[in-house]
Amino acid sequence: MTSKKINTMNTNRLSKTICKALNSQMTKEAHAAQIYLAYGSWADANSYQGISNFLFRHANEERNHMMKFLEYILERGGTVSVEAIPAPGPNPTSVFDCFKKTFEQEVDNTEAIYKIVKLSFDEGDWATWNFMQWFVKEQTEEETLVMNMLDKIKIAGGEKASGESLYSLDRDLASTDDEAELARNKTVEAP
Ligand code: OFO
Repeated sequence: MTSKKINTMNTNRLSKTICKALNSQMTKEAHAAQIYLAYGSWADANSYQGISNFLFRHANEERNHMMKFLEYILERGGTVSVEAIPAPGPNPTSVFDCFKKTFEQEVDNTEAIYKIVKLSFDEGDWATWNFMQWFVKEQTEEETLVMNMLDKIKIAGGEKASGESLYSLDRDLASTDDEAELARNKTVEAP
């Protein structure tokens, strides 16, 4: 191949549509990080240090997700466009509300991830389809994790949870694992 041909060769392996979707998902992950930062600050200000710690750790996870999208776009020869991150919205009104809103935000993110999976499937962009599978699994974990928290708060009384039960929940959350165990990893020996 002549050097002229090499210079004019298109090395972008992402379609316009996929590149745009990946960029907007990158911003969405940054937005999720801002939400967790805001809720973590709210929890700390309300003396829930364990919940706050959990949410701050999660904010970092969302930043890592953002970087995964950024690096993938670059790796495939696409153009990264870093845009403004929308504000996180109002603070939660209670611990129950905090996890309810967190769950809704995770479901919203899962839906956005599924759209990119579908787009890549429709285009036959198997590299992107394969890349997105990590996020499909991650979202299942995140939804399960938050669902488990919501269940615990519901058992403790939901909106009416007593100070005592919130105190033990807060203490447990300080050391809770950031990842939920998925049903697909269960066996008869270890249900
Ligand atoms: Fe990025 O996983 Fe939550 O939102």
